[in-house]
Amino acid sequence: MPSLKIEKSKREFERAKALFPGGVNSPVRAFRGVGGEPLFIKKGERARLYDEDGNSYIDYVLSWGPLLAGHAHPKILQAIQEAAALGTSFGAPTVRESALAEKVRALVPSMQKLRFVNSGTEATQSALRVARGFTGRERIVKFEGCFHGATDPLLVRAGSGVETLGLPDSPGVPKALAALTTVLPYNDAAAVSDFFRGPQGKETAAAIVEPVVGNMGVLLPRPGFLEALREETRRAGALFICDEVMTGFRVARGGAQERFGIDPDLTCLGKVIGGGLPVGAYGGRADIMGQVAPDGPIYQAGTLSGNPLAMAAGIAMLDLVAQPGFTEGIEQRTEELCARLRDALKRAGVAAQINQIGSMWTCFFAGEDVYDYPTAKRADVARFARVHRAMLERGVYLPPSQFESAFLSSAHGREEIDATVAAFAGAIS
Ligand code: KE4
Repeated sequence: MPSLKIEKSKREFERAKALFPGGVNSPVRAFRGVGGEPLFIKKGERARLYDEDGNSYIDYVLSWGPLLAGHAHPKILQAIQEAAALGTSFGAPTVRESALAEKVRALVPSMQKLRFVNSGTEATQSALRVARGFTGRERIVKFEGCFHGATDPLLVRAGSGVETLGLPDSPGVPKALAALTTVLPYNDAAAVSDFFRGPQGKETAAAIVEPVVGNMGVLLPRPGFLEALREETRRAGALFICDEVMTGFRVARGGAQERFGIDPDLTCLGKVIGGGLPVGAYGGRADIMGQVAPDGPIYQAGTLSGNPLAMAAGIAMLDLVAQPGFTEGIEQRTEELCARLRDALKRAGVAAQINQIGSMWTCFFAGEDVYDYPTAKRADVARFARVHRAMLERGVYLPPSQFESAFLSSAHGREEIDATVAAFAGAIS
């Protein structure tokens, strides 16, 4: 970016490339989706990031979702500092784990019993194993374009034609395992009914879905889709797993399941629940979770699960979420931002769709409604990359991929919205 002074980031990226694949510890951070090189971040404060060269940006990535209260929220930092003074990990039960679990259950009542893990991936892979163990069935269903973390059974893409047999979406995923995953089109209620009423429905342990998709960019569930999924899985004796790692506490205080009134058998959480520290969780019906070791035979474990610092951060985070008006305020600000961005696009005569719900949004450079994998894939990613670069030069840090959700936090105020709208008008011109 000619107008950005990023010498230190460039030097640090050369250093990192000798240490990590692609110079990063998670692929999407490498900016491959938009070109250019990643910025090395020195600190975050409220709604802003500061890179190693002293540039500052209004942050819409927010660590890919966790930072619902913005960077370095005083209450979260204080909670972590107090917990750290008492030790960092015990590998034994602590009061904080129960305290956080009770707060999760108050917000997501379908999680009658739960288990903390250290990432969203751990949560989804554990939920799948529990579903297979509980039902005694092996097939699982996922939806095209949905991402549930880097776990083998879910790194699967739509297979050939009608049998929708899954094919590995990454080398290293055994074909035999991928073949046990069926991939259906997202937002296609008829495909859900056809599958679950067909011969494989009764062999299916569970269907897992991002109730609102964040990993194709934001896609909203069409009326009837989630309801069909709930109904057809129940009829077929399969479990319905809601992956709310991204939507949890963001699409609504109680997640997408509260907003859309769905009643999943199992839910996966991550991101926000840890307030920026590594926490994931899976849970749901007590009769299902009662099959998890040591109560039951289905094994799942983790050295740092429920560790005190992450629990302390999560407690502080969910106390903020529980405050009346907290999530509603962020959602209103997100709606205002997206309305003003749509005005700018209309004034500039640029064909684009902005999908928004709760504090998640994505601008697709597409001339049609974007509601599933094929329509998302038709978006103009080259134009997204140019706008991403132009926004960066204007001090706004959007997710470096057309197929990721942008987020707001409680720290995004009038000043940040006004500055973002002004930068966007310049960037799309
Ligand atoms: P983690 O293992 O990254 O904590 O969570 C996996 C996961 C599970 N389910 C959903 C719906 C998710 O969005 C994710 C992770 N999201 C990605 C970005 N869309 C995390 C960013 C990254 O991969 O670096």
